[in-house]
Amino acid sequence: ETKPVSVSNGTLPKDIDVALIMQMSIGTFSSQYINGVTEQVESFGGNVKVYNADNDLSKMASYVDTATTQGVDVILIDHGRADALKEPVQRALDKGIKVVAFDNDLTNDGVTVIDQDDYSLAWRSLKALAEDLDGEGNIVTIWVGGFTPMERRHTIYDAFLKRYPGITEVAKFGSATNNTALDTQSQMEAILKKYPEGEIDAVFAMWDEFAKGASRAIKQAGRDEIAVYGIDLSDEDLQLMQEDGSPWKVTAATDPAEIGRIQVRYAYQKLVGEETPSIHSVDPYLVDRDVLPDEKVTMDDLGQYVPNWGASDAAWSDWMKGTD
Ligand code: SR1
Repeated sequence: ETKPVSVSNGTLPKDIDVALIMQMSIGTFSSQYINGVTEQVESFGGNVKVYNADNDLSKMASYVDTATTQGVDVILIDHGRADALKEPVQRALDKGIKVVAFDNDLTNDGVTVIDQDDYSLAWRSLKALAEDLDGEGNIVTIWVGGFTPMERRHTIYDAFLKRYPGITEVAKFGSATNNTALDTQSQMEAILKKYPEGEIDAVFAMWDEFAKGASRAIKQAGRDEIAVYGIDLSDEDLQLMQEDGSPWKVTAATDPAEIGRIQVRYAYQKLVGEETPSIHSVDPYLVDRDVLPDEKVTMDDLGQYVPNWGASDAAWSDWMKGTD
């Protein structure tokens, strides 16, 4: 049963209806992110309805209008691009709906946009790769354009190639499909046939779905000279990194569930009239397989092995902690 919450700056007037509008919902990052959103909204007594636009930006824009017409209290946006969303988002804001976005380039006044500091994510993983190769080697890069986080990661990738002229990209591919990990695995198998032993030293995979596919292909081909450097982390990814002989050595990541929880907390701060920033970059961490124990770990245990990993103190108000 939901109770209205009285807080110092206002009152949550009723059960809060939250629309979570996602450009796509692919893989374990998305599912753990949805869990974080749902868990945090339910802890405040609200309801979440998830809309998955299946990678169709005009469908995503019309979901924003649908949620606005239905009069939800909060719209949370995951991915998408400003060119498709800024007008429907403005219509929502004009109706008084609170909007918090993740992983896009929206700049409408009143919207808080969260990201994972993609420059830092990419640099941490790439720096580990460069140091492990001692600045020299051939790499395969897996990337897809058109998504704000991917474009930002690629900005750093371009800088990386300039910084380490001894590292050469021999192949680059990637696409976001309903079976991204499986499709990546097939494409990586073809690359491994084209570049026999000794011609590839490492793979840089800018999404965990890419890292999963590449790691499975490399392991099945017995190409244990190739290491994978990734971005993102989930329970499934941790299991894969911890498998015997896993090529997936390093990943740079935030906790996707915590991203979802932060996004919700900002929305609730807006609902009660608290001040919120326009942007918030969540700090990522580097996770090297070598710091993990022999026994299996989950995202919840990771703080024991990766200093500072875990729940963030971002966007907490005293009333949320029950200390108001
Ligand atoms: C296609 S975009 C995929 C990325 O979105 C989130 O930012 C995750 O980090 C994932 O890598």
